Amino acid sequence: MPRPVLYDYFRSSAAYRVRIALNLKGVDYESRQIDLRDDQQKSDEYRALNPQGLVPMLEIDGHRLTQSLAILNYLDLRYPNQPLLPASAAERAHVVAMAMTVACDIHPLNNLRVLRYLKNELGHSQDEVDVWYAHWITEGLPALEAMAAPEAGKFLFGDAPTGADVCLVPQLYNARRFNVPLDAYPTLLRADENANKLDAFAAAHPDRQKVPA
Ligand SMILES: N[C@@H](CCC(=O)N[C@@H](CS)C(=O)NCC(=O)O)C(=O)O
Repeated sequence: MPRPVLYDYFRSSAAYRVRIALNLKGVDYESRQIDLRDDQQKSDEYRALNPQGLVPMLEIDGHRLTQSLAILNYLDLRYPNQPLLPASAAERAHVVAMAMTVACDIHPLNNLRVLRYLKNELGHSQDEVDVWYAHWITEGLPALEAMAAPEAGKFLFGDAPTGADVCLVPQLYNARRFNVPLDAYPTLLRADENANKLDAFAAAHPDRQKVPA
């Protein structure tokens, strides 16, 4: 089988999730940068592969997979080592709920096309866009903190990383870029710190990726 190809962008939170998961699973892959600053994700060539015009997309085992959570699910079934979800139904639902709090409820409101639309089409200033960004973070993260705290250990659930941490770490990286205070979330910060000590997370960090010229 050819080496998997990740259509990636170094600062994309959703692509960062997939990089972490590939690393946790020990899958060697090629990263192909789609430069979001230049709108390469909207090119006819890329949309022919991924009609949504978003990263990430993963070519693997003859499949073309999109949507980071779907890709995480594929990788977890395909490579059962280092499981991203606990075995029991209730624990699994809890971890998926935490992952979805980030991936479905926080991140979509703050991604590039939404922020650009607020600024370019609706005419909001950069300060207003920053307020929008911080609002959805400060609405989402307290809920995640409260959800995680009772069953967290070193990570959001117990003492091993799960899909919830895979979603958390890129979101906190993103929040820091926008200077959103994070001190009120000790459980999230602990999981983030422990995750970033692991090679799989550290190697997926945006600072360790190729930056498109
Ligand atoms: N729900 C999608 C979200 C993908 C997404 O929003 N990707 C962003 C980067 S993090 C993107 O490609 N943005 C391009 C744009 O906004 O034009 C997933 O989880 O894969």
